Amino acid sequence: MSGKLDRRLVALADAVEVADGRLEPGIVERARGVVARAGKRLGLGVDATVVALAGPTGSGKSTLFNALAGTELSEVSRRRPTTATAAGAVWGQPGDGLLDWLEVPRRHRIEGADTDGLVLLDLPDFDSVQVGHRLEVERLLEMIDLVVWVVDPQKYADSSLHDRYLRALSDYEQTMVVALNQSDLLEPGNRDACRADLERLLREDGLSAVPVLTISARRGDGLDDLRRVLERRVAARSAAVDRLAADVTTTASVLAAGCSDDAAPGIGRADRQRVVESLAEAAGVYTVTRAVALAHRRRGSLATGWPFLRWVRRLRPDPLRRLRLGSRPDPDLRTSLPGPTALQSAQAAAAVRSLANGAAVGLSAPWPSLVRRAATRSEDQLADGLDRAVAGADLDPPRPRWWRLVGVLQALFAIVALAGGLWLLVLAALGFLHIPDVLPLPEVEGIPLPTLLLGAGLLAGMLVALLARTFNRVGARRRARAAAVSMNRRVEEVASQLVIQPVEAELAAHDRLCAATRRALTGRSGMRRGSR
Ligand SMILES: Nc1nc2c(ncn2[C@@H]2O[C@H](COP(=O)(O)OP(=O)(O)O)[C@@H](O)[C@H]2O)c(=O)[nH]1
Ligand SMILES: [Mg+2]
Repeated sequence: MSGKLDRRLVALADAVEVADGRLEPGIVERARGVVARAGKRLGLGVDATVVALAGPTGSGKSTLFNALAGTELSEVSRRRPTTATAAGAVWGQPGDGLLDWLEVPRRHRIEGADTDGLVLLDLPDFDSVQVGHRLEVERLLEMIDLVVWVVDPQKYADSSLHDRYLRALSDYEQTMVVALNQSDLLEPGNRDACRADLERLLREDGLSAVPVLTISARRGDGLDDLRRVLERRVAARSAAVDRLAADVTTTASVLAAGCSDDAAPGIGRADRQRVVESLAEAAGVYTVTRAVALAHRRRGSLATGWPFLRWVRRLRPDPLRRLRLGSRPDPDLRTSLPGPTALQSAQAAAAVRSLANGAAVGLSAPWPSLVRRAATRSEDQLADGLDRAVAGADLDPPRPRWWRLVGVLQALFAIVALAGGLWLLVLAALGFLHIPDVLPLPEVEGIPLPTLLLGAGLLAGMLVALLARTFNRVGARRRARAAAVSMNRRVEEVASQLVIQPVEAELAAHDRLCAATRRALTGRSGMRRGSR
């Protein structure tokens, strides 16, 4: 019996842990209180049964208490308000631990009785004009195992009793008894009518299974019946467990308010892709991809281009350096990327929101908003994370080795062309000065050698430059593609860490909370519908 309650309490504690920070703080606090109180109560032993006499002012609680205890421990009084604290009577063995925990200072011990294990409390009036009395009643009603509602023919229908207490206690049918006191004041015919009316009201409160006893505390009518009911409950030693079980049921139902049978669909593949794409766009992946291609072509033509035109290339800055990207990947360095445009930011935010909404479809409040909150919780880290993702990507692989070879070749061609040009200049100068040819002018196939050197050097350099340019274009495309892949992978990691995982964690929290409340409600682990 209490093994099952233990399991249910463990489940409830698990549910509280998940609910913390997610469901309303008041609800979570109350649930935490139930778990703590149950632990305390079970620790004090379930063999004792704590019964409280509760009711409105003057219904006869104290008179009934004295009658049952056979002492005048509790003050019976027409003068109101009466005492602020409860009085306790203990039958037989229960120790002081229970009354210490209940914080009941006025105690009376009844030795050698049959109802061994009964702890009876006379509570202050729940409708007292003194707020302190009412609070004390409410504090104790949360702790006791069984309550005997003592009502009288004048006040049994009061809304303060039904609206404030009984209607909210439909999970607690097992843990209450109603005593219609002062029945000696009623004519025998009215007595049954009054009792029938009381039973009707209880049915309307959802408490049709609660036993109703007609008694007179002053004259002793019906007290034996009441004693027998109490003795039976005490002997069963189950009142404490029943009450705690009712607590667990009520609390778990409240925590499970947002649980439905349908499992959430989880994150859709298309939604995830849209988030990654919009984040990649916002991160400037496309800008950087273009810069990688341009930078490769610029560097390629500086290394392999026609030496006589390289200065043109040098006029424009290196597109990667300008963005403070490339060379060594440095994830700690901020790039000089311009940052997302308003449109890009809005699109990324919309993609994240729609992913969250899609993932929470079918969940009841508050879960859709919790999932949205999880998806956007790290929003302010997103810009930084994306910038690091781009900065840390491998954007600048080593230069192709053939560049050096072609570079040397271009230098040779340039030297040849320059040598030819210089030679021709010398010849021209000599001619200008009318100095007769001192040197023979070698010819190849009828073309003077310096002309050939100049022409061939220039032509070869140009041809090689054109060829290298074609290769560099292809290389630039390949490098741009590789850079995009590297950046996209890193953007995906950022998306996963800051958006996808938090959403998945929230969905897992939903599943865990709902499974835990189900266990808390049934005591069984129960099959999970849909798994993630
Ligand atoms: N006629 C009648 N009077 C009762 C009965 N029980 C209590 N009273 C009286 O009702 C008044 C209030 O009783 P008390 O026990 O102090 O009520 P409490 O406020 O509920 O504790 C006292 O004058 C009691 O004598 C009963 O069964 N019949
Ligand atoms: Mg009293």
